[in-house]
Amino acid sequence: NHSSDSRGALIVLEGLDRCGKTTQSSRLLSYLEELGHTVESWRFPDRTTNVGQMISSYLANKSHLDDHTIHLLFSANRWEKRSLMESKLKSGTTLIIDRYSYSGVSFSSAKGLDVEWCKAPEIGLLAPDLVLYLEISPENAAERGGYGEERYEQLEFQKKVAQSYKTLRDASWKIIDATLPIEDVEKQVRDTVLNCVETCREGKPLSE
Ligand code: DGP
Ligand code: NA
Ligand code: NA
Repeated sequence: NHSSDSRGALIVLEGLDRCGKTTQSSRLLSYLEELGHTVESWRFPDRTTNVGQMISSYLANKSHLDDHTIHLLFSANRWEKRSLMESKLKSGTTLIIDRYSYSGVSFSSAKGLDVEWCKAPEIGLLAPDLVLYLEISPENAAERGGYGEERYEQLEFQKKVAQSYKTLRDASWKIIDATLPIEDVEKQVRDTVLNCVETCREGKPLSE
């Protein structure tokens, strides 16, 4: 019986800082809402929790933490939302998530941490049904209005992050050309997402 296993889709947007994820998340949210889907837009890090506030302070360079420690805090921040995520998906809500485990692994391994060690705390989190990777060169991203004050927003570091992301691609990924005009990026995103939402509604199992 398909209908009893019907659920929302877990859609993740990934990419370098300034790739346009936030704009595309909000546009995708409106689009799916207009089509009558139940949908929410989330982001990680979720800076509203206690763990999230520690992360936010670290990113603002107001605190200093060992690389392993901050890695585990980012992961903990995803874990503290896991059960809510599962219940939302099972009740039919589609989630659009701005950054997830792939950010966790690519940003920390770009610092030189062992990639398998970086992946370990992500094991058991819910697997995305679709990862939209908004691809842009680090140089191009850096030109977009300049980086802010946050810790990772530096060209040399973003080049390493881009390399790490490349090694993480899997079958759930769809590479989107994020250098195109906003409307063209939006169209690529829409075309990819509809099929994914439908498959989940028809009962594709949730996995970890
Ligand atoms: P954002 O709020 O999307 O701008 O993300 C804040 C910064 O933190 C951004 O440079 C990406 C980075 N980031 C996001 N998730 C993780 C993670 O799990 N681990 C690490 N090390 N960095 C992350
Ligand atoms: Na950022
Ligand atoms: Na961002």
